[in-house]
Amino acid sequence: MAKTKNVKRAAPAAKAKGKPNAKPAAAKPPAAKAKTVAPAATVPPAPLILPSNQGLVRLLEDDGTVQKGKDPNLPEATLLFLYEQMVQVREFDRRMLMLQRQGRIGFYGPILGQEAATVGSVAALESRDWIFPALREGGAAMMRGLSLTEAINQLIGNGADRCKGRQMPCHYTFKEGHYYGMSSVIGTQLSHAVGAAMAARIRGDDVVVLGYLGDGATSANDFHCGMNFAAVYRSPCVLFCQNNQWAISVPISKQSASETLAQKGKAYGMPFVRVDGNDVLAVYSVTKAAVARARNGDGPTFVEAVTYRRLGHSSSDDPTRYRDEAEVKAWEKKDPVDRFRAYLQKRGLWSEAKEVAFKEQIALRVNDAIAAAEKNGPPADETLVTDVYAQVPQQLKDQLTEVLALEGRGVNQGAFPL
Ligand SMILES: Cc1ncc(C[n+]2csc(CCOP(=O)(O)OP(=O)(O)O)c2C)c(N)n1
Ligand SMILES: [Mg+2]
Repeated sequence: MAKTKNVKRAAPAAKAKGKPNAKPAAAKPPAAKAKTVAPAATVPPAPLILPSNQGLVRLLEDDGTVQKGKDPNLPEATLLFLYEQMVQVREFDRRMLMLQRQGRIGFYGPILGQEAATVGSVAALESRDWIFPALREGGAAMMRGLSLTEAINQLIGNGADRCKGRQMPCHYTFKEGHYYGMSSVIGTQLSHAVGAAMAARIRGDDVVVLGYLGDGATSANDFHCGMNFAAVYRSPCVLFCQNNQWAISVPISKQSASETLAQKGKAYGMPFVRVDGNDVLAVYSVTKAAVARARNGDGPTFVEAVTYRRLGHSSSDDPTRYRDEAEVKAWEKKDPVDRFRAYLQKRGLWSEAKEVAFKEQIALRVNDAIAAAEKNGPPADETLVTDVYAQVPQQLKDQLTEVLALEGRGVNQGAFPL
């Protein structure tokens, strides 16, 4: 990460007053030359940080028409990038769930219905910025360049998996893409995200951190810690809550008595905004403005993206046991991909023919990635005991030998001593 003189130092706590309706200041030019992943996009005029109880920020109607005077007029390349990423996330998700059902991977946390919230927010970052995900932001790692094959290696937990098969599926890690590995422990990534952003500022790095959480995580201790530290120390981060209405079987009505989740930002003294999470243009614009504030030294923003988890919490869950299908059907009508495709078609940027060709291309890409990943064998036996101690202690070596003997095997290819 490059050093810069442009970054403001920590403001004393007494000055850290978040004004919910303060207009975000324009971003300073970055000192470090960014390698952007998404095509460069102009920052729209940023009127979008609003107090949440004045409403939901929404630019696209359900039929894809844009509200009068509200089109952020993003460049064509950015619009197509957003759409193509959403379609890729959806197809990848569909196929991975199928692999899980066929017993080819052990677990999967589906994203269906939440594609706009992830893709729109990640696209608003520069590539030098960091992402601290929760369960449903795996698409962000792939947007940052994690190959589909590598992602599937992780889901299988095979020998080519960066985590050496030690993590649950969906816990991708991708340091080069500034994507931090998620923690299963709900909410812990918020303290990490806020702390990493504070560290970046102390080092003088011109970096913003985007930390994700679900609605359920707003009840976790780390949420309160993270929000408080972020606001008091004006950490250059954006905390982005995907309110998908459910935390496994707990509905939002049982999660919080607050009118909105966004307004929790007010209690901590930080600007907050409630955005339609199924409207990729709104998500992108809101996050872009929040990132600009953070980069400018104006502190964190709390974003609540209102969306819906259309499938189970994970491949181990059966949502029909606790929720009404009519609710799911109602949210299907607000589908983020259909809505954005309708917008692109109205603007003449997309067509049926392009849709067919693109979907075919993505399907092939996912097929090839599955085939490549499934060629990899399991992790080496020694990985059961490596990477904890600098020198593997004798008792662990003995245990490994014993375990393998129980399976009627010797230590993998006679690789001991390690
Ligand atoms: C500290 C902690 N408590 C409970 C759990 C069990 N758990 C796993 S996911 C989950 C619900 C998370 O809901 P939410 O934050 O809304 O995210 P979503 O799954 O909807 O994306 C719970 C309670 C956990 N992993 N960690
Ligand atoms: Mg949730």
